[in-house]
Amino acid sequence: MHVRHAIPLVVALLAILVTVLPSAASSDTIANARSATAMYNDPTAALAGGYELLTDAAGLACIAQPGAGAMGVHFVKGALLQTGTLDPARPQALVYEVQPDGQMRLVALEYVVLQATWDASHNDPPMLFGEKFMLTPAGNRFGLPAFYSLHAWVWKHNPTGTFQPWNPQVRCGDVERAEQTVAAGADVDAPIAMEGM
Ligand SMILES: [Cu+2]
Repeated sequence: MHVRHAIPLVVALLAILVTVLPSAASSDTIANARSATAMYNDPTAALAGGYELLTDAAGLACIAQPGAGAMGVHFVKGALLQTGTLDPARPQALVYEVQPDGQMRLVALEYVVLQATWDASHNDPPMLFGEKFMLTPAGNRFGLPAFYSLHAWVWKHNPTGTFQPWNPQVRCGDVERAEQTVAAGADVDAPIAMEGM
């Protein structure tokens, strides 16, 4: 009796697997990038995994562009930048937004490769998720040689587009404000208007 019921169940499961497997075979998907980086929602896991806080030439950690929005705070893994390879599951940078209570929340992934490294062995600029990387020339705020980068806002919605560098709903002002508020022991009123994804 149990066996007779089990056979249709197995057939049904096989049908599901056959449907799911072809799409799962491609690793170049946002879903895979998201599941591969879920552990980094805890920033201490990022530090333990070799990611380090990045500041720009002015010593700023939270990267913003007045009028366009912000990226947030970047943690970069130098070893992954050195490899010059791109893997959706292993982004060169993790981008966090500092919350009003001072906690850091993972919001985006950033894939980075130096232009000289990439161009030495490729004829075309890099692509991931079907998206072209943007080129940042030398003389940039990070003091890096020319580099290609692609942001993927897989952990927080970006209303201007999943792969746009700036998110108008990320703010940097919260860093100081959070510190002051926490120091004063006052209640925090959350200024975040929208929580995506
Ligand atoms: Cu960025």
